[in-house]
Amino acid sequence: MRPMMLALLLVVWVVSSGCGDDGRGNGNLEAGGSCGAGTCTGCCQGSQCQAGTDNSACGAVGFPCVECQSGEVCVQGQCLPYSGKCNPANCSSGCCQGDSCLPGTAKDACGSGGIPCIACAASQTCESQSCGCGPTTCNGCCDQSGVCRSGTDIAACGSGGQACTGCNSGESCILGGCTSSSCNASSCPAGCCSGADCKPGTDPTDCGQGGETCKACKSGESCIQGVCVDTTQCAPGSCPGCCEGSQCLSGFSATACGSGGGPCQVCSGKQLCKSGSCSLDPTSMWGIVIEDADLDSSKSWDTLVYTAPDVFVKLTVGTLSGTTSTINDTYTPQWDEYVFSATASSILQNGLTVEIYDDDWPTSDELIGACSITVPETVLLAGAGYVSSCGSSGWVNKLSFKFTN
Ligand SMILES: [Ca+2]
Ligand SMILES: [Ca+2]
Repeated sequence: MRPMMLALLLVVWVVSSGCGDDGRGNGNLEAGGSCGAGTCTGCCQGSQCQAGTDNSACGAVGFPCVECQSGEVCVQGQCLPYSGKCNPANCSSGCCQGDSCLPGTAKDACGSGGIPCIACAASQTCESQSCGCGPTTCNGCCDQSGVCRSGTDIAACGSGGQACTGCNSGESCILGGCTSSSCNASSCPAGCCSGADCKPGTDPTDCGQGGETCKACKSGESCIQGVCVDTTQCAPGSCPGCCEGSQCLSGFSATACGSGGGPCQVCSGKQLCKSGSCSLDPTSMWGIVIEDADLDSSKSWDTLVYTAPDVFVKLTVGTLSGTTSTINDTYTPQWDEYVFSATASSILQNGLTVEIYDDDWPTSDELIGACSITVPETVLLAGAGYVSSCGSSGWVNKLSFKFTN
């Protein structure tokens, strides 16, 4: 069918709205009844439900179909402006925001195939470059409209971005699953019970913990760690989070970390706030500096005029390795030299392996001492440490190192 003919037919069709199925079956045709939000996921052309994806009939969730203007294209039921500089030919892997080709994976700029980017609704997420709901970003469950729900209701129960299910009569929704067991302290340890349902217990309308009955906080109160709190009053005992002056905060933020109504702490750049206390961020990077060494001076290392060694240190942490420069003719070398950076988790797990050598180039270097140094979190956070022996040789009296941010 030629486009002209189709357009003409469409006009006739709109004018004669109310007629039945003409057999063209374009989109989610509903049998009988009027077209509307409850019956049509596309757009309504009179009483006909259309897919809502055509430029000539664009729309969604039962709204009347609209015709997109010149320079617009119908994307997921919306007429969106279209730039000539970004298009499906040169932006096939993402979406177009004006002239720019964006990855199309952001909630506020979602799309693929060079279509105009769309901003997903507040309740939706950008899943595989399409606004909807899914495991990547929805912790609750996805309802039929692609909306992410908390997943804690018997009417919409689920978790992990899976489809919501309605529980049977008599069942409870516990931790995102329909179950015949009731909501109590053992089935809902981290939240609160609202009738049969286990809620997270962090919302002022359903606040609670340990499987107790959810309560609604009073006006002006916040729900902090399952407790209704007047956040303008803060004291140990009354605030489960931490006190910033007279204000009670949740205590879960790196800029205000704490628990039990103690003062809020600001965690350092290398720390995270975990369960109300600052702890080392395992992914933080730390520079390792070899500072100096003190070697036993009774041993002669070289045979010429100078008998003191020419000292360098080889440092290994996990799979990383590096060496300092060589300091010639000394039993007390001072490097103060950055060697490389490693993550906190690697340093804590592997420790520092050091090998101290006398440089005898062009012949083989002589090992003065080698050892593995365990680095506890306290030493890493303190930023410096030393060992008073290294290896069984007895030639090393001290080796100092430090950590830089
Ligand atoms: Ca030597
Ligand atoms: Ca030497």
